[in-house]
Amino acid sequence: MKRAFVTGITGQDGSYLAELLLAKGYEVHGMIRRSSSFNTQRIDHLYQDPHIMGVKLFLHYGDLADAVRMTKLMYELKPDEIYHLGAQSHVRVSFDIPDYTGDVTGMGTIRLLEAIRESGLGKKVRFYQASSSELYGKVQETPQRETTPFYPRSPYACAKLYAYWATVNYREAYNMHASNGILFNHESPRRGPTFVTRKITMAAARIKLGLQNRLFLGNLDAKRDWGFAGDYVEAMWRMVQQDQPGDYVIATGETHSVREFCEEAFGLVGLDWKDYVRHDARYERPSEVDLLLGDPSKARRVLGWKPRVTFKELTRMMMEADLKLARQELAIQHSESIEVPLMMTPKSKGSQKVAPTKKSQKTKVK
Ligand code: NAP
Ligand code: F7E
Repeated sequence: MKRAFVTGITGQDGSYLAELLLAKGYEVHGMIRRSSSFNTQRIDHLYQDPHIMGVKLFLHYGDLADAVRMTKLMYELKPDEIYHLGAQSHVRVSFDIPDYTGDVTGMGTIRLLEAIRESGLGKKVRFYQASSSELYGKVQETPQRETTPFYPRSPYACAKLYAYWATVNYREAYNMHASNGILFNHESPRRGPTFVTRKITMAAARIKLGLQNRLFLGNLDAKRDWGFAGDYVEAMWRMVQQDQPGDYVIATGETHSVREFCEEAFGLVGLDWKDYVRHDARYERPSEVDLLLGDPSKARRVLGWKPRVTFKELTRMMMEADLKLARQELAIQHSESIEVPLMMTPKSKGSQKVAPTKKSQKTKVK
């Protein structure tokens, strides 16, 4: 049985990749950050009590800022394949926290690569680096392919540039099986709510159900090559299975503006986006990436990979999921307005007396 180690397993891609690897019979070990609130929602459906026989998914505390912990994990787990997806992945936020982004997204990669070498796995393990179309930034040619020069436009992209070249360097210097997937934007119902597609589908659904009345966005002219995350994790796995490591563009070969995404998403619920979307400069970036369009022909030729979900199908999938969530939110609001008496006898032994509320002796159920 193959053993995989995944950083960023609690993220959008990590959750789809964990599903894929478990379905292929892998034993999967994910590194998670300690958090004061739950951060495993995306993988809760995969997680089983480790005391049960035959469990295949294991979670370990760790952090990309902690080289010692990652080295220890490498010694202990000795994985066959490593999928490095962990990062501070928000481009706009990287302008606010450039130092942290450089440390985690850039240096975090070198820490992990060194942990692999330090633990003697360098020659054996296969390593995947989550590189990004943000590397192309101020694009030097369209469509962008593996040979297109990079021109990063954000602290995030600069950090990813470092991680990209570190991966190439460890491949060349130490003969590691290390590959870069240069992935263009990929989305899903599990996309973080502050990325533009999810922000739009969540808002359109909530506006439709009367839970919200406005959506504030930044630059509507930006164009992105949007695919489905479930398709893209398949490409990651295929890269790692190749005899030779390499770098691959993963994209759909289609581009759409943020405005078009709004039109499509709001249109699916019978609304005109122009009635609800307002501009807020806070969501603009100091330097923007105007246009991304990938040429995935190398991936098609060498990996036999192609995207399955179209732009329209992706938008529909996200809208349907967010409508379901909005309906649940509405149902909770309704149930909160129903008053139910608290089942407690004030005078019973050992119980505390309940102070009566101003309205009545009833209390709300949350
Ligand atoms: P995501 O949803 O933001 O997930 C990021 C993951 O990294 C989360 O599991 C997060 O943990 C973890 N993480 C953040 N800081 C960490 C730290 N200091 N130590 C350990 N783990 C940390 O990102 P995604 O969309 O799944 O993307 C996966 C990777 O692909 C990222 O590296 C991203 O930069 C890259 N990428 C994404 C796209 C895209 O369109 N989605 C395109 C190209 C490249 P918490 O859950 O605890 O926050
Ligand atoms: O922005 C514009 C914004 O934040 C897309 C990450 O996964 O993909 C992602 O980075 C576009 C930009 O994604 C809002 O200016 C307008 O032009 O959804 P996004 P991103 O920056 O492309 C790449 C490939 C990664 O590697 C990253 O990790 O939409 N936009 N108004 C907005 N964006 C956001 N977030 N919020 C707005 O209100």
